[in-house]
Amino acid sequence: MDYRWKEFAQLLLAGEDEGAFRLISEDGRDSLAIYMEIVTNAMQYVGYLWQNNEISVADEHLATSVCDFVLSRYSFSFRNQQKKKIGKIMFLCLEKEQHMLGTKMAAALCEEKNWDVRLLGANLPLEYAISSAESWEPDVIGLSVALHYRLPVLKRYVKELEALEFSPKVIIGGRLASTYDLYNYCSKETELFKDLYAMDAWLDEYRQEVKVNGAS
Ligand code: B12
Repeated sequence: MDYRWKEFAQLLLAGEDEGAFRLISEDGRDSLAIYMEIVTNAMQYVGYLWQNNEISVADEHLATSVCDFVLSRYSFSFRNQQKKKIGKIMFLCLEKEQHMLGTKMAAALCEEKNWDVRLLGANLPLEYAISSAESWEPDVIGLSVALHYRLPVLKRYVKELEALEFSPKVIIGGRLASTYDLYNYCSKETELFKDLYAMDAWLDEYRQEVKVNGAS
């Protein structure tokens, strides 16, 4: 069971979307475990192979696009159809940040947990993040950072998004949130999550608070 991620990575690298989809959909664990124990480990392994020149850039791109497709197919069946949502949450990657598979999983998990979700994807300049947030007014805005040289702009995203009139909660995840201390790039209000388990626990607390306050 523990090496399923390696098998999954090999299927991604072989372009076997059907086999990769079958592997995760027949695994039996919940989606949070699938995202963390299989998909994340597999993509990190792909990165390791690429860094060590054991696979080419083209192999890595193929694995990424198959993973993207398989995630869409897998998460589709978990979409929550309830009308009354817990809240609105929007995810985006900072400008010039292409690593978006993490936000895709975070967004899928929120959909499954009955949030109204907008996934704005990779490379979103701050001005567009602001105008989108102003028109939709999400309760929570999730930012993703993977590259350390994108850190200087993170501070600006947090500051300007938290200053919006409707006071959205800003949460941060991504590879750097698990490997660096991002405290200096945030305010006291910002939530930092080192992985999806941490976000999942926070979502449960948030849901409890919404229930207690009678907003849902
Ligand atoms: C796939 C990939 C790419 C793809 C991304 C395509 C896509 N659609 O996502 C492409 C080919 C575009 C790419 C490009 C580059 N990449 Co790249 N890439 C990777 C790789 C192999 C996998 C990334 C991934 O999907 N990981 C799996 C996901 C699931 O993990 P994650 O992003 O950390 O997300 C998890 C959590 O952090 C969380 N999460 C993520 N976001 C959020 C947000 C919130 C709010 C929350 C709560 C949680 C959360 O959810 C996930 C669940 O576990 C990594 C290797 C690695 N170790 O990750 C390298 C890696 C990240 N890339 C790297 C590099 C260097 C680059 C390039 C600079 C290469 C180049 N010279 O061009 C460019 C930069 C492009 C750019 N400007 O962004 C380095 C970064 C090193 C560093 N020190 O910064 C890595 C680590 C590879 C390596 N070992 O060297 N890359």
